[in-house]
Amino acid sequence: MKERTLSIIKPDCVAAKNAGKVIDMLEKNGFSIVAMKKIQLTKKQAQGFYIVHKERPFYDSLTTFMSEGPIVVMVLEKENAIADYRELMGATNPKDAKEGTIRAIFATDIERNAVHGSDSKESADFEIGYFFNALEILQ
Ligand code: FUP
Repeated sequence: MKERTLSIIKPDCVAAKNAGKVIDMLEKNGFSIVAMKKIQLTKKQAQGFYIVHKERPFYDSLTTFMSEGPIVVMVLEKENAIADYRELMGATNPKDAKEGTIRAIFATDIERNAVHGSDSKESADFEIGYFFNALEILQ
């Protein structure tokens, strides 16, 4: 069955003008773009998105980074999209990311790590709803 996941091209990757290359990798790996927009989050909006991490030591720094510049947010669709996109992104820390993954190619460090992807069906539902309304993802 087709599945949807939320992808974010983070401020570091957009600022480096690598968004197009990431989108190309997504399409070459079989993902369809259901919806897409470029926006800049406020600190509060970044905090709301990463609410599950609110007790973590990196929460403040992470949400400052996520609001420092524009991001590209996409709903992606494919069979097994959630797990397959996690695989294509690579490990959170680019030092551990497999060769050829998005983070191995474009990430700087564990915080400025180029992209985000939902880690479960529950997160995907929350994250897609955080950025897109029902009409925008109706297909
Ligand atoms: P991931 O799902 O791979 O994005 O990783 P996590 O959900 O564990 O972490 C979310 C984001 O928090 C990461 F993308 C980057 C940031 N982070 C840090 O800045 N420092 C850490 O030690 C762990 C995560």
